[in-house]
Amino acid sequence: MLESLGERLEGIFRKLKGRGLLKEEDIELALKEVRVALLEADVNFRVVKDFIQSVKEKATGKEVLESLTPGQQVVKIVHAELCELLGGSQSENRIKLAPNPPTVIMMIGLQGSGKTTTSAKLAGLFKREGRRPMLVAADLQRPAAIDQLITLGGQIDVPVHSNREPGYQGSSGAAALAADAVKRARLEGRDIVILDTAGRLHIDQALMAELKEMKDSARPSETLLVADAMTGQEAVNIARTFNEEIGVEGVVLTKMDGDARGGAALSIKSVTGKPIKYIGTGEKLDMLESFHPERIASRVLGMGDVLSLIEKTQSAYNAAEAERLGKKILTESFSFEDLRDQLRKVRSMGPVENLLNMIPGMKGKLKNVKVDESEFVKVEAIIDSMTKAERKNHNLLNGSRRRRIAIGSGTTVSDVNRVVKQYVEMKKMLRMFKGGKFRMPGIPNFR
Ligand SMILES: Nc1nc2c(ncn2[C@@H]2O[C@H](COP(=O)(O)OP(=O)(O)O)[C@@H](O)[C@H]2O)c(=O)[nH]1
Ligand SMILES: [Mg+2]
Repeated sequence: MLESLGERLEGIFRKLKGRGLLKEEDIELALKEVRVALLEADVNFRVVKDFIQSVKEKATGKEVLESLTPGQQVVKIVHAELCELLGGSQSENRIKLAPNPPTVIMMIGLQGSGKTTTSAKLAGLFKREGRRPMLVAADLQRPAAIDQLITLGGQIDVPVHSNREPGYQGSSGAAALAADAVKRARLEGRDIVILDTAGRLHIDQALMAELKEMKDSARPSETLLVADAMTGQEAVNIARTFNEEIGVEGVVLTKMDGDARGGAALSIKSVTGKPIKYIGTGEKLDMLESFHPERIASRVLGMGDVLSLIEKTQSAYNAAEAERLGKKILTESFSFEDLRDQLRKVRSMGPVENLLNMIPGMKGKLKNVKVDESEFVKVEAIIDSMTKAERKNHNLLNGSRRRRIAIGSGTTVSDVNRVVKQYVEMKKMLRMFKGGKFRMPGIPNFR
């Protein structure tokens, strides 16, 4: 996501940061390059113009030139402006819940933009938060769309209201179906209703009329425009038109995992005035992220996305587990069993490369690095082959025990030696952590 723009900007700022004092020409030149990089990322040209102007005004102020680390100051200004561009404050990016449930959310957009998938993803997200969502198959254009939503609902165990309900007696229109669904949700104590609607290949009046009618009958608290990030500036135009015609509270940008250059993400807020609320990062149902302007800006500028990393880690841990581990670290009783738990957690978080890329300073350095996940499996096998006592106390692991473990796990003695050594190193590091000496390398001290 936005990788190539990030790389370009990192390159530009690396040069800048290497300098001592910055002259106005240096900033001028760097901003020219930033301008080209943004345009190449398909950011709306008017947005780029305002952006550069705003950075220039702030960067060429006297303060900056007298500063000790002017390069860093410029990056800081660009970071702040980028946050602003991506949507500024985060609070407005949340879905506003209706004071009287259910909260109705209407998903609109062109065909193929990802409405049906995103409806199900969103329902999954609410369900994980402990709410009781219901999906509504209000796309009556294509029968396949109803089947698709019923299938997706089944995967996340969320009920789907459709005209396939046994004994369904509602009238035929999508607007009436949506209104019926809201009534049913109220009866069944469902607090979130997500309407999946029909799209067309392009915007037309018939589509707009149908959506308006549904909006009037179902009275959604939020209407979200779903747009495909891969279409770049087209997605921005679509968002603007839908907002003018129907009115939307926010945008979901899908397919951010593709080779979208990022132009849409960087232009939508300033062109439409509506924030991006979520981004879709894959076809799977758990691949929907809340949109955090600040984090994306940091990611683009190569500072790494520490917060996303922490959030990812937290969703794999539960709080109790984290506390248990924290205690272990403090008492230095971190055992092989804990190590094995850790490995399982890391593996459940997805490909290790993705996680590493979020660490500050790592981005871009891992181009050709493939983390060998089979190595994890090996370590687990080795730990599995230890006795309970050995897992608690590595000092027991003499030569013959190591040989036995190697045979038991189908590895070699040198594999076992390596794992033990790594474990000892890790324990040492945890001790440093405890002593407060441990610092993540590469985190800039400004923000
Ligand atoms: N890679 C990727 N594919 C997506 C994403 N969201 C949706 N899709 C795919 O895009 C296609 C169209 O999605 P669908 O939800 O049916 O679009 P709709 O016509 O607007 O309802 C499907 O193949 C989805 O799997 C996403 O965030 N990333
Ligand atoms: Mg659909």
